[in-house]
Amino acid sequence: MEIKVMHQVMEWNEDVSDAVKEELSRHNVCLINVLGSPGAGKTSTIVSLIDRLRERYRIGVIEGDIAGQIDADKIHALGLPVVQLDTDGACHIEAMSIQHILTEFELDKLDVLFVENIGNLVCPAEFNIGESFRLALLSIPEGDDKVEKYPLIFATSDALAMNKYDLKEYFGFDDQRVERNAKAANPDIQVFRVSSRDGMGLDELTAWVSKRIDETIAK
Ligand SMILES: Nc1nc2c(ncn2[C@@H]2O[C@H](COP(=O)(O)OP(=O)(O)OP(=O)(O)O)[C@@H](O)[C@H]2O)c(=O)[nH]1
Ligand SMILES: [Mg+2]
Repeated sequence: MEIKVMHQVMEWNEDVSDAVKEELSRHNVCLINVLGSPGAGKTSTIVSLIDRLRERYRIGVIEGDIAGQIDADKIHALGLPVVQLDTDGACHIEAMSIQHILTEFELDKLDVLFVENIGNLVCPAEFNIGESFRLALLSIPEGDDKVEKYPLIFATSDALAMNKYDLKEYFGFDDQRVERNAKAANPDIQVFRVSSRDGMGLDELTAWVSKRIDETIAK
């Protein structure tokens, strides 16, 4: 009985997700769903990508958080349109919230909308939010076994960025293990090694993100 109810909720989320996709496509906006654990570096990486992409694209951000608006304040300080989505304790964002929030943006004045999902390797993976693509972050201090323990998020993401690569030597982190398991879960996943602290790998990640944006908004 419980499983049946969950299935219905998911189907309904899928319908709304498709509607969000259509709305974004009408306005030629690429939505990037950024996923990862609390503190993996989602906000830092989004800020780094914004620095490198803002000359070329008009960017907005939706900051998902269980409480507070610390991350939204950081984006606001960059002078970009940002909306805070407070989930009141829920561990993921649903498509209906995005559908509602889209009305707060002037979509014809945007090319890219980043969504920072709730810090969590589990539930956000289960809910499509109308994204054009998913970028998952795994930071070095979390450990190199996380793809095996939380496969869905990596199986459903288009790219994986191993962040905090500047800390690799302190954690005995086996990046090959992560890459091997990520590709076993998802043969098409693009894997990057980055540091939002010292900038390592961010040009490569930016080039890939930019290519995906161009493919989306050219359609
Ligand atoms: N050493 C190092 N620290 C980093 C890097 N990226 C982020 N940090 C630090 O890690 C901490 C968490 O980064 P955030 O960007 O806030 O992480 P987040 O995933 O947005 O966190 P939540 O929104 O709370 O889930 C901050 O203190 C960052 O300065 C990195 O590449 N290397
Ligand atoms: Mg954050």
